[in-house]
Amino acid sequence: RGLAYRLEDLLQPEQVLCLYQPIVELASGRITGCEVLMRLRDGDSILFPDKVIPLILEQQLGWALDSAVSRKALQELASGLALVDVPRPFKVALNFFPDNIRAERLQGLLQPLRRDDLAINVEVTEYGMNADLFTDVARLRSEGYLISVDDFGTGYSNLGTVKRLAPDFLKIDRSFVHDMEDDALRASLIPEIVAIAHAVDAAIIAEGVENRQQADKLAALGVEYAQGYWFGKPMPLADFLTLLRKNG
Ligand code: G
Ligand code: G
Ligand code: NA
Repeated sequence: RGLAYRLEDLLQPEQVLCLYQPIVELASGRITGCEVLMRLRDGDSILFPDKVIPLILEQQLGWALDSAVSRKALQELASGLALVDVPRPFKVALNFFPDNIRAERLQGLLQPLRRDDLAINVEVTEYGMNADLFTDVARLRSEGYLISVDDFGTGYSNLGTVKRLAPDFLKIDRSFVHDMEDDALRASLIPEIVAIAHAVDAAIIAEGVENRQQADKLAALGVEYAQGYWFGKPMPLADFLTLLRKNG
């Protein structure tokens, strides 16, 4: 049977894989959190988001995916993090499709999985911004969830929308970091993004940091956190725990 017909089976908990990518505080070098990125196990092969997400959305399985990933990640981390010395609460960033950023359904899913040593960080993309989103985000924040705006700089958000969302973090899209060396225009936008973030009391997470020069430059520009291959690729829990032990 084709992939489209097997998708629902692939969203069963045994088939859903959660990878963890470290998020590092640049000033201290400490891993203060992670982003959860999903893969699906399909027999002997591993399916990546770019391949399965379009099919998942076509079949309206977006909630089935997001809830399976969140549940699995938070359960795995609950037992794993007890074994390592990390800054607490450890910030766990979860991706959700825009339609799933509804306060009530997210609370229903996440409330039973919350723990004192974890802070759940909900990643919102600029593409998902609409009037309802502001209400839902405000409710989630008042319930103690952290909010990040993902892929910042690539979509439609501006100072006004970001101010209304009042996120805890803005994530600078990796295209800005990548072009920092040889694209003067995009490089010049990083200080502007930093200024926007600080104007609304958000911290910045730079994505796609692949070398020390980028990390140093971003830190000098006032960027507080970074994520990227330089610090660690998305990895299975066991590898992530090993990395946390070394970082501690
Ligand atoms: O890990 P990778 O770079 O292939 O992920 C690509 C994109 O897939 C991520 O940027 C993220 O937006 C999306 N993605 C990964 N995991 C999830 C998930 O659990 N839920 C949703 N909605 N999107 C995800
Ligand atoms: O924002 P989003 O959730 O789309 O970002 C996560 C994606 O970015 C994942 O698919 C991950 O594999 C990818 N990624 C993470 N770090 C790096 C990096 O340093 N360089 C590149 N090119 N991709 C990265
Ligand atoms: Na993301």
